[in-house]
Amino acid sequence: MPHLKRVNALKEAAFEEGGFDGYLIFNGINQLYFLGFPGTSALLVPPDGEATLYVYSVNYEQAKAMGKGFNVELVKANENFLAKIAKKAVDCKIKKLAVDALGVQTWVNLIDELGGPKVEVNNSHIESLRLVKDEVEIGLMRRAGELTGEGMKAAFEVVKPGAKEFEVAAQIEYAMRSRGAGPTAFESIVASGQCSAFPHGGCSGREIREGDLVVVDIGATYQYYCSDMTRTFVVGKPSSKQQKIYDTVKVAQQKAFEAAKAGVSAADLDAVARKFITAAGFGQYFVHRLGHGVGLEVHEPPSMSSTNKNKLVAGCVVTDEPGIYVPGFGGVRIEDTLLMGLHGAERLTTGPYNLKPA
Ligand SMILES: [Mn+2]
Repeated sequence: MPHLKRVNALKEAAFEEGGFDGYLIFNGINQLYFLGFPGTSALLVPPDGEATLYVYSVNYEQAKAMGKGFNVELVKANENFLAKIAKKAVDCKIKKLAVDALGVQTWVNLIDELGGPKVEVNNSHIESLRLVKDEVEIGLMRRAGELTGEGMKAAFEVVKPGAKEFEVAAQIEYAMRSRGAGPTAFESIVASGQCSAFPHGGCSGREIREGDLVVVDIGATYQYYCSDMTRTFVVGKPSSKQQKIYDTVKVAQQKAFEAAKAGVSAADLDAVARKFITAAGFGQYFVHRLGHGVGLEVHEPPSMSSTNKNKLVAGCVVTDEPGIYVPGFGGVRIEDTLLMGLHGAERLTTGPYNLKPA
């Protein structure tokens, strides 16, 4: 289902405030944001009238069926795609065209075809729109979060001595997909033993053993929207060092959650978690930023890093995922996806934080 409100919001931002009078969107995820279905090749937003979407014959019937409110143009295999767009841009009397992203050679060719209009690379208006999730997006992300929670429930059941990492991943992914999730938002991480100390520890055929730390980092998608969640388990009785690291990460994650609200900067939130972990003596082992934005992409703005001083706005969705990774020993990460509100944040991923599986 296309999102004409989002197209209108783009026109308001880019045309009325940004000085453009046309917007050409090539990035596939940006197209998905406006259209709600994949498979289109370009989207041209003119100053007046319907936006045009360009689609090859393989996806033409789907685009006609689903692209209500858009002018759907078939691009034939032997046709010059850029020339077709350029002609339309000129016909619409566009004088200053924004293009979101393009390879260098295609850019040169486009400029050649266009002739007159001034062209600028610009993605900031779409980025700002995508940063603040509307009600439809929040609904989908809520569902993606619930489905991810179902996957984590499965992890609680299947993480045990003798289980292989990829068997755990398979059970998690089955639990999510069998309840209506799309493909995973990223490759599931089930990293046990020493591999848990690698933040992107992957998922291998290693058998989980008694006493292992096991980092489980997973994300379902729901209608193209992503979610991101991590829990860490100890199989068997945790050692005092494992328990201490776990408790430190847990409190740091909770502190950042409690400080999270619109108007606080990403850097401030990163500092809340980092200060606590540093005071506990593990600062050197927290080797990544606090988190990242989530939406149609699992990693998108805003970056939740110490260098991002921008204030978070209500309606943005970010992760809160501090970690401690001790090489040769193991690692702990705890992550939830948060929806930022005016007075606080809401967890879109929920589920127990037990260190020990069921
Ligand atoms: Mn993450």
